[in-house]
Amino acid sequence: MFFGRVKMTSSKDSRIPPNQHVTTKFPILHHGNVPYYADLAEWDLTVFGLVDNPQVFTYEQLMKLPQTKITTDIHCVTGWSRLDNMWTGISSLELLKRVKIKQDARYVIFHAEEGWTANLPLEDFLKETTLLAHSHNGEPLTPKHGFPIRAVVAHLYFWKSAKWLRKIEFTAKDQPGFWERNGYHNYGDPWKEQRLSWD
Ligand SMILES: Nc1nc2c(c(=O)[nH]1)N[C@H]1C(S)=C(S)[C@@H](COP(=O)(O)O)O[C@H]1N2
Ligand SMILES: [Mo]
Repeated sequence: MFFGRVKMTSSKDSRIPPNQHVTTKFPILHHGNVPYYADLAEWDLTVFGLVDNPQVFTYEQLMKLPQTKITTDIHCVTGWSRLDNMWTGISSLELLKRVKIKQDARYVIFHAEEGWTANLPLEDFLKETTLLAHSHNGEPLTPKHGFPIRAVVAHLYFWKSAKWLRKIEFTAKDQPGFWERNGYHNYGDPWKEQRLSWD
């Protein structure tokens, strides 16, 4: 005899975090303006803070690093999920080899254009699925989706995936980012529905 509550799940449902719905569109969501670069020479990526070798990468230099392809589902805190996104870019582990993170680093702060930031624990940055992506489904990112480079942190709500990335900072202390200071959860695990700071 079985008295438990039975929840029917298909294999597709088990990919969808609670209270998310799947969309095949690619919604655009951000605070502030979409940056425009007349020339990619106007863009670079600074990696600094608690690292042995702080570095400024040009777009060309990043493109010459070994490239990684990952396919991930993305989950926006506003309720939409988009399945099977193929991202191409430089894995966080590849970057790590070049800058050498110091022992006391615990957090990573993404700095985007216009001073927008997002924070995450170092171990989440160092997941194999965390990427500095330049392409989505084989096409370069469009300006609205983060051209030239965005972070992709697939296992957390999509607001951690900073578009228009300009700096990556390694710190000992946490520094809540833009949405984290404005009521969103500091960590943002979609499977635990960590949407707002009190969740
Ligand atoms: N620089 C920057 N990156 C950002 C944001 C932002 O406001 N500024 N918003 C985040 C949020 S809330 C989401 S859901 C995703 C949306 O990415 P998309 O517009 O490519 O779908 O970008 C994230 N990255
Ligand atoms: Mo979002």
